Amino acid sequence: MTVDNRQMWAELDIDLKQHDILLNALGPIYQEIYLSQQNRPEGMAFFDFVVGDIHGIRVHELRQHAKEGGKVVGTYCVFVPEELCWAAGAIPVGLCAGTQFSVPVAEEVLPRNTCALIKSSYGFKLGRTCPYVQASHLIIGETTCDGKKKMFEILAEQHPVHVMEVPHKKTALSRALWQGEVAGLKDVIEELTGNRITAANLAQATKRVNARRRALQRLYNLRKKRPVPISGKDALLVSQVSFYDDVDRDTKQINALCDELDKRVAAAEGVFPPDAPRILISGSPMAIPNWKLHHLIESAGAVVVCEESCIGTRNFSDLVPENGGGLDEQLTAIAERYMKINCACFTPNDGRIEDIIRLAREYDADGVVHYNLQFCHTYANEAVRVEKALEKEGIPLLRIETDYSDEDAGQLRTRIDAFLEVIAG
Ligand code: BJ8
Repeated sequence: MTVDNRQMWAELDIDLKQHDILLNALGPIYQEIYLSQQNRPEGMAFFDFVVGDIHGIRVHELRQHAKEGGKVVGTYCVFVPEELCWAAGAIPVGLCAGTQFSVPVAEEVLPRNTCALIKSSYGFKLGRTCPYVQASHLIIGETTCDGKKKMFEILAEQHPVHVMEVPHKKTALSRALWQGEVAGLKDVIEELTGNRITAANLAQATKRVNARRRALQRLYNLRKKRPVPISGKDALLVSQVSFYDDVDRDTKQINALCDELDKRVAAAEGVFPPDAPRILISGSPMAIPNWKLHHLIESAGAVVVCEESCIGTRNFSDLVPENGGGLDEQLTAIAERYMKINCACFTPNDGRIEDIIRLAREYDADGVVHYNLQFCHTYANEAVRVEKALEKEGIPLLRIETDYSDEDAGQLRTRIDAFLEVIAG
């Protein structure tokens, strides 16, 4: 921890005492979950470095950007079109919080029976322990679920917030509403930054964001191989880091990692034995440092080969067309691309069920673990239909509902072991 960092955190009005506790806890957890893995790709060194300095260099970059007149935009959902931020010279950062650390402080205000992701997000603001939140000039919220929607009203008392209305159906009427929201966001970002979003800078931003999506697609395609060349934990980390690192640097590092994984695949070198049970995880997003389920599954001898999740395939599967066109045409293309995301906030949401079945086949998964954050009603209720559909397809399913605490780790371990036995037949 450099003196420089402490001064920056103080300038950001961080609660230094609580923040020290948070960072001091992260090191040993990372050591136990990540650095203890065997035969990791060398390309993971970059991502280890990013986590090791999680509130350091990147925050300095954001601060430098702000000192030069640039803006930082915090987001909580993959529905917020980051292309608009980059186009206007702003830097978007994913704020989604994945730690139990910030939950108790949030529970002093929010109802306890709120999902951990919402409590953790709000707790970071209330407790002043996240420099990314503090460095954001504007936070973009959305109306995906009721808990988030109402949390943003409370958050708005402490921080500038703009909420996008995400419709809950994919009809022509809903699409028109969403296009209006995307056009409205353009105006908001232009006002925030003082910069015009043009056909030229938007086309360029789209290319940059698509390049990272392609790199992530490449990484996930490599996970389809047997033996799998990278652990699920490491791949999850790469997905998580992509939410706040610089888009161009991140793309380069993911591609460098994939070059190495290509060689591993050619040499049939894996991190798990070729016959290790292969698991697809589907459900709520796992924001950094939520590594709980992957760690439990991989400690039990299975390997996570894919995440049907917003910190996973929903974030990169669809590209925005790069055929240019005028500004309106591009905004429409962006709106259409984001409407393809199959979040459980939509009804009906058959596309997600089709995705799970398709991904289970493509990744040669032996079973699916449906991951549901406690008190998330959309994913919990959708799991009923997911279960029926997978049963029909003969794909084994384990439904897990949990939060960020470790209290249920023993119970989950037992259920995962039993599930792996079922898979083994
Ligand atoms: S597009 S999944 S990132 S909303 S887990 S806060 S839904 S109660 S996170 Fe999400 Fe966007 Fe959808 Fe993806 Fe609410 Fe459920 Fe909590 Fe959730």
